[in-house]
Order: sequence, then structure tokens, then C-alpha cells
Amino acid sequence: MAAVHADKLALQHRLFAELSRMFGREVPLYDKSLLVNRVVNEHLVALLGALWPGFTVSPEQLEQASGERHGAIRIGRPDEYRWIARFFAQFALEPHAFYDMTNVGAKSQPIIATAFRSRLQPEHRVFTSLLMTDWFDPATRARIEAALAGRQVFSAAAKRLIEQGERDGGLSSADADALIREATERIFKWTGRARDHALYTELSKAGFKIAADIACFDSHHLNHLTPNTLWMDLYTSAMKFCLGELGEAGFRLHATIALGHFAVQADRDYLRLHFRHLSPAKLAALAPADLPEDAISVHVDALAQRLKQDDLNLSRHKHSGFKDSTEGPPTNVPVLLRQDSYKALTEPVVFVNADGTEVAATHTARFGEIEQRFYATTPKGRALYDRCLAAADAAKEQHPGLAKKDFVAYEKLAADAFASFPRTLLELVEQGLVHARFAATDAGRAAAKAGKLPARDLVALARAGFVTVEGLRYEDFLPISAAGIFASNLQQYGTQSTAHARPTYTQAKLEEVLGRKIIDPNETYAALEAESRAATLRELGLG
Ligand code: OOG
Ligand code: NI
Repeated sequence: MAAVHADKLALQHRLFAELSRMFGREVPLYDKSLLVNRVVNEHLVALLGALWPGFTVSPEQLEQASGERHGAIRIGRPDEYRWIARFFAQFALEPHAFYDMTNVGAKSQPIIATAFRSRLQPEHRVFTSLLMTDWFDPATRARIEAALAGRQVFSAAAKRLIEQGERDGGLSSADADALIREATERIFKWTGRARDHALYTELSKAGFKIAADIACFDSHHLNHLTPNTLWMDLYTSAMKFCLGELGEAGFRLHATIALGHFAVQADRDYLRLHFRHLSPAKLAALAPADLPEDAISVHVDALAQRLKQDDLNLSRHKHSGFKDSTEGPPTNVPVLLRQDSYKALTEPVVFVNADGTEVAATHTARFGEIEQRFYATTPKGRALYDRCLAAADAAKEQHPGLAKKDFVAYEKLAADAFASFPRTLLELVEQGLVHARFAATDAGRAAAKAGKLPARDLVALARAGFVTVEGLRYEDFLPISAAGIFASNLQQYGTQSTAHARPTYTQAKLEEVLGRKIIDPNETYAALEAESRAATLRELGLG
């Protein structure tokens, strides 16, 4: 009899739900941030109901729309990295894109990485870093490698389960549960214990905090587990308010601005992007309405009241504040992804030295990220993004501290740098800046049959209602954003190589570690677009 294997995608959801539970137990502030996100999202959904009469989502649908997670782990040894890849494969997570973090200017880190995710419509990801020990001088390298050599992150039982899954093409539900338990109780668990306090201190002092975070611990502890929000700027102002960084007047100002942008930008394409479980037909049937004049202030009032309640008084939790500014494009440029976070917490750690003595100390690495995902750029769109981002960064550098002093002026700086970026999906597609999926509408098919199509161009046909255009969502990461996140959380900018010759790293090198090819996500986006273009043109008799 053929063995019954659990569905790998269902297992993936189970894995991330369990990781989220684990992380919530480990980091109470993470659980609270999920609650803030839920409160914020409920208000946004209510506002969408006013903007788009008939738009509703059930609590379960909202949970699904904001239930995605991306984790981040940092690994020390190549053989551990290979095991992690084999572990993730049991949950239909494959390596996507190569990130060389040694090569991102002043914020570089001795890290190369890939992200494990499913190829199509992914919901969960893990950004997985590998520490490059040859970045360091021979003595430091030897100490890091010696510290890493003895650890066993994967138990014999976990390895057996992975091998069994590979051999049989899947795992039974019970075996998968056992493997998930290995994940939450060992592989990704934070134990509050570490090794070799002297090495930890030396590495940290020498500016190699990232190495200390990896080499002195016994597991691939989750560094963060990031949910997604329906509107970044509202979430960040809510969190800053709850953490005590923004007063009520400040919160009201930020929230009013954020909701003002939201009311303009939450068009049908926004709905399509953020509520993938809603059918295109249902979304197409919605007609927009004017917001009642006081709608925004009513929501800001209600939000302020809710966030002031005792259970969301996060200033009681020990924390290190919120990042000053959001990584990624400004709020009105719907490409790639926007990310922000509360900064890494200083957590107690007991170091056990080789001679058995213990040192009570602290470690600052785990933080609370949030993200919002937008359209995947084409190479041309990405080049434009990179240029605009560089201009925005240069402008911000000339006005240090502006985000805190004058938020409106700060927002304007970034917006100005991105002035040449189109704002709407159709314009973005028309200019070849983002990837999209096309489909003929009933009207399009009828017009084609009658020989009455007014154009051959798919965007022109979309404007006339003969074709639908769905922007493809960006499912990957941004090295410069990631570098900003590493830097702000390690409270440390990049580390210079101390090796005799500064090494360079290639995708092929990480593929060798993985024992397989890394998928190029740009090829997937481009292929999805090309197929839908060809199919739509064929269907309309134009191909
Ligand atoms: C990973 C940083 C990258 C992101 O969202 O860009 C990342 C790390 O801090 O280990 O997670
Ligand atoms: Ni992240």
C-alpha cells in the first residue's frame, strides 16, 4: 500500500503557525505586535468597506490576508546550511535568489544568503544567512570555526525524519509533527544560553557582532518572524504610540496622514494585491464611493482609544524603541516591499564557559519586523528603484534626524526622490516597470469575435475594459533594506574584512553549499507575465 503523505503546503502552514507560537512564547512583545497589527488591520478593512461599498472580509479571511510570516536565521557552518535546506524542502520551501551582503556598501556584513519559499503564490519565507568565516583574519576565523565545530543543531532523530521524507517523497502527518517539534523545541529555539563568553565579548568588541550572534549559540534561533500589514504607515505610528515613542497628538497626526494616503491609494489593484483570496469577479463588481468627511477622524479616534487600553501599553515591556524610518520605497510607490521594525531587544543570556563556569550577560539581536508587499519590478523597474533610492538616501543624509524632527518634511524628501516613479498599476505596467498577469474579459472576447477590438496593445485594451491586469506581487527581499535592518539591529554598521585578501562570493558558491541550484525569481516573474501575455493575445486573436 502506498504511504499517505501529508500535503507539503499544509505542513508549511503548520510549521509557521507553530514557529509563531514558539516566538510569541519567547518574545512577549512579538505577540503584542501581532495584536497591534490586527487592531490596525481591522480599522483598515472597515475603511475599505466605506471606500468600496460591499467589500467585506471575514475574520478568517483577514487572518489569512495578514497571516503570512517571514523568518530570518543565521547559520555558521556549510553542513548546517545544507541540512536546513533539506529540512525546508520537506515543507515545499526552496531557495530563491542569492543575496551577497558583503557587497552593499557601508552596511555590508560577512554574510551570503538565500530565501526559502514556495515558487508560486508563496505565503511564508525564511531569509537564511551563512556566515563567511574566511572574511576574518586567520586567528579570528580559527576561533569562530572552533566554536561552531562542536554544536549539533539537528538531532539524530531530525536527520532521520528528513532522510525518510526525501526517500519516500514526503512524510506522514505524525512524522511531520515530530519534525515540526524538532523545529520549535530545538532547531529554531531560543534557549537563553550561550557558550564562550570571552569569544562573545572579543567578537563584539572587534565589531563582529553578527559572528558572535551565530558562533556562541547552540541553535539557529529565529532572529525575527515578520507578519505583513495592510498599511505600513498606520502600523508604525500605532506601534510608536503603544511603545511610548509618540504622544497622542503625534499619533493622531501620523495616523491621519497615513489614512489620507490610504484612502487615495486603496484602489481595486490594492485590493487585488492584498486580498488574494477574494475572487477577481467579486472585486470587479465593486464600485468606489466617496468617504464620509469624518471617516478618517472617526477611525483615528477609535484607534487612539483602543491603543490606549492597558493590554497595549507596550512601554511596560523592556524595549529599545522603533526604527526611525521605513526601508523601501515611499508610501505612494507601490513596488517591491516596505519594511520597518522595533529594534532588537536586550535579552538575558547565560554563557557557559568551557570550564563549566557561568556568566550572566545580555545579547541584543532579536527584533520585531513588519512588512508590506507590492508589485514585482522588471529589471528596468528595479534599476529605476535603485536610482531613486540612492537619491532619497543622499537627500536624507543631508538632513540627519529629520524623520524625528519633522516627519512631514522627511516624507517629502523621499517622495521627491521617487517623483519619476508612476503610482498606478497600469502606468507601471505600461512603462515596463513591473510584472503583471493579463487575462481577456468577456467584453474582450466578444469584441474580438465581432472584429471590434480597438487596439492590439494589452494595456490599451485594459484601459478599454477588454483585458484585466493583475500586478504580480514581489515575493523576495531587498539587499539594501536587509543591510539597513542588520545594521540598525546590531547597532553596528558593516564590518570590513580582516582577511589578507578580501574574499568575493558568488551564487555558485552558495549553490555548492546547498547541493542544488538557487531559483532565480526574476525568471519566474517574467515567465508568468510572458505566458499570460501570449495566452491573452491568442485568445483575442491577436497572437
Ligand atoms: C536578516 C535580514 C534580512 C529582511 O527582511 O530583509 C531580512 C537578518 O537580520 O538575519 O530578514
Ligand atoms: Ni526580515
